[in-house]
Amino acid sequence: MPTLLLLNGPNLNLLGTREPEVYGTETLADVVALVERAASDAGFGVAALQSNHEGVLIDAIHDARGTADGIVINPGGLTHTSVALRDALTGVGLPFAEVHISDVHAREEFRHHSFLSDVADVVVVGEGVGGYARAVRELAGVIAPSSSRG
Ligand code: DHK
Repeated sequence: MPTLLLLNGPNLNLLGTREPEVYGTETLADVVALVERAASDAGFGVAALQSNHEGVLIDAIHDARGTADGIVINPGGLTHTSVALRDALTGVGLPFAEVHISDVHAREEFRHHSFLSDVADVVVVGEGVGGYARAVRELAGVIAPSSSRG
């Protein structure tokens, strides 16, 4: 079965209790379950990893070569700082979707720039955790257009 790698970066393990007015009350486990459902509907399996460490995320991206068909990533704060994460994603060449739960463009100015968006196949911003499901559907359409029809 084709597989999507779901990556969540720093502080996303705190979902559910972290600034609920910004990130909502659903937990990371809820996000993983949501992504698994959306992926299954599109004919994909899911491997999920959350890490607070940039290098762990980079290693997972490297390892995805040969084990995953695409990546759904919410890089957390690394979105706005990490050239290395961008280089890992462009380096492996897998299609990927960038997700942000909050509307980063309506928040502090330092959140307006992403090092990933211009090289991402799909970008979903400010749709709450439901944005992960949309990212899965759109990425599935990029990877295997027929599997997302209907
Ligand atoms: C999550 C984070 O942890 C922040 O650092 C980003 C993003 C926004 C989100 O909305 O999912 O700035």
